[in-house]
Amino acid sequence: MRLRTKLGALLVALCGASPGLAEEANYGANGIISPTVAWKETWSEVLTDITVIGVVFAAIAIYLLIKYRATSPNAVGTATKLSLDKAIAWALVPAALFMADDFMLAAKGWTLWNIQRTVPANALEVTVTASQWSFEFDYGNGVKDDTLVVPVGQPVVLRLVSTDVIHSFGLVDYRLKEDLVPGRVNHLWFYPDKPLETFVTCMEFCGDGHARMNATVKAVPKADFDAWLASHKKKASLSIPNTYASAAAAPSL
Ligand SMILES: [Cu+2]
Repeated sequence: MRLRTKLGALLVALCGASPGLAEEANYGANGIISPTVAWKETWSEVLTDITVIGVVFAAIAIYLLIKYRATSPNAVGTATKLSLDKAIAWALVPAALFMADDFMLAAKGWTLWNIQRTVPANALEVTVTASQWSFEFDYGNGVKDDTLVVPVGQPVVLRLVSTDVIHSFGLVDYRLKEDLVPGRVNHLWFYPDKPLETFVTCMEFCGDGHARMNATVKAVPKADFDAWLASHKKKASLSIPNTYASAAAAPSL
């Protein structure tokens, strides 16, 4: 499989079908390269490589098996023994070519990692708190909810914390996952480029209720998001306990 991957990627590279991630990834309206798109491009290239090399190797193997098959039960091969130099060359030259493809994929992985770790400046920030067995989303303005609602066309950065054990924030449709670890603040960012209702699921076994630790994630048009945020802000302000509200309203002496 490893050899196949290498040769397949090499063939794709030789055919000129492997431009860099920067050229492949779609740019959003704000010139943003989405980590989701970059992941999909890289993964699709790996699958292409595997497929191409699988077909090429299978075809060559079948051809050789038929061409040099034994024609009688006592047939003996006639190939001459390779010299040491030739044996080494046959091993090293293909290995070097295949390694070139490995390095190319590694370089793409590095680019991808940098894209994923560099949060755009205008990102909407939401704090995600995981606890057995739910996620809570805090928008930092008094709005907290168990559904993650985000506007289409704006990057979103999530600050990930946990109150108890290690959880993992698995945003499947956006091809992203990051752990939530007690005592640390991790981060993850994504770019919702179109309206989508999907889910996040915990991807680290965290106790009895792990399997039901999910939440809805909605990417909605900006106007809908603003309306949603405003209505939740209003609700949050109305839900101040009566004792505080009356104390605040009481005339000062
Ligand atoms: Cu969990």
